Amino acid sequence: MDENLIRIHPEMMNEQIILHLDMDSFYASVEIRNNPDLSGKPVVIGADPMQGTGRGVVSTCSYEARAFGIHSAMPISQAYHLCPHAIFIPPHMATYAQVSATIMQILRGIAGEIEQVSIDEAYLDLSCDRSYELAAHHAANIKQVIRNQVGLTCSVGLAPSRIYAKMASEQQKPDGLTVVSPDTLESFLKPLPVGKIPGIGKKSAQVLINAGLQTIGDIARCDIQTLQDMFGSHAVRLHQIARGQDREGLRESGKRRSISREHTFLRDSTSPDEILGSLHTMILSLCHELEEQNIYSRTIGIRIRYTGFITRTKSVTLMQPTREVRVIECAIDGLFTEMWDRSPVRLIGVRFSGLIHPDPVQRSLSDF
Ligand code: TTP
Ligand code: MG
Repeated sequence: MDENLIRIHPEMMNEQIILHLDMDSFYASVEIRNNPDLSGKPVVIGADPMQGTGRGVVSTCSYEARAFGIHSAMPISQAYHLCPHAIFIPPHMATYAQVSATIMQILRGIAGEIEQVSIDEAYLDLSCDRSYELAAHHAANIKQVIRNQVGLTCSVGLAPSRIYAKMASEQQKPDGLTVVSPDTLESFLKPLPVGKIPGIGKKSAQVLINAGLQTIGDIARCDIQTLQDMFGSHAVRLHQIARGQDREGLRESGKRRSISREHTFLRDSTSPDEILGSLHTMILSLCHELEEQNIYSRTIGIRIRYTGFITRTKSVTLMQPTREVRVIECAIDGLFTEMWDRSPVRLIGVRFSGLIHPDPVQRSLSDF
């Protein structure tokens, strides 16, 4: 088998790995990047403080300004009183939007599909990395690429669902990388204050605290009826989240996650030539589609359905995304040889996933 190919294992063992990325003090960091004299100083982005009489609010501020108690949405007059010597800068939205677009393009180039949720925040599905160890390596790489190409830091969380990934990314800001694998999920959640659950605002947190539920672990131990009395139909999901059972992945996205072909033989086949011939035809067709849409694939999978509908799947993740027929054929041949038990085959299928949609910003696919 080609040495580009690694880690063969059954698809059934797939564990969802979601990455959440959030830029650190985004607007302020862009201003500081553009004017390094501001580095290390309290910088506040927002309305004109007018010597403490301004009526607008703070958009965001540098971590140095946060040390004075300043935060987003605070009245700018209050920010001024907390730190009169801070540097107050009006927002430059066009610049932030441009930087955001560059970051999102980089992420799309890396992960194929992303779910952008705000100007500085996105989810990626890294399930094709197959292990948290590899995904963590990948995440560190993503942070490095953004630092090198955009000159900004971000905080990243890896976890088995989008909500846990978001909670993880907030854990070590700024410039953090927090990995919460299924094995560590329960111990991660247990001590966190209830307000750390996205969607639990100040009011809901107070309702929980009044009922004696301070931590997520307390919610997990609480009976569902008590939660239903407080939160009605939302109780089930809240309980599930607190117990580490949520597995929600990325939400709706315009880009395809996989492409596949299947072939059912007229008569169940035991002929390797016939089966490999069929695989070859499907690979050619899929590679043509990748070419047409300027996509590369990282994960190549095969599906065999035997007489009696017993179905087996197996896939392989490549070191580098590809659409080269020769490389993919080599992967498929290897998978087929390992999987096929010589029983008659009813249906054969090929699936390309981990699709990468490169873009002009991305310098080299080998970075990832
Ligand atoms: P956030 O990611 O919430 O904040 P941040 O990036 O400034 O800081 P952090 O390191 O904690 O992630 O929001 C992204 C940008 O959105 C932020 O830089 C400015 C803008 N924003 C507002 O304009 N008003 C607000 O109330 C908030 C929360 C953000
Ligand atoms: Mg941010």
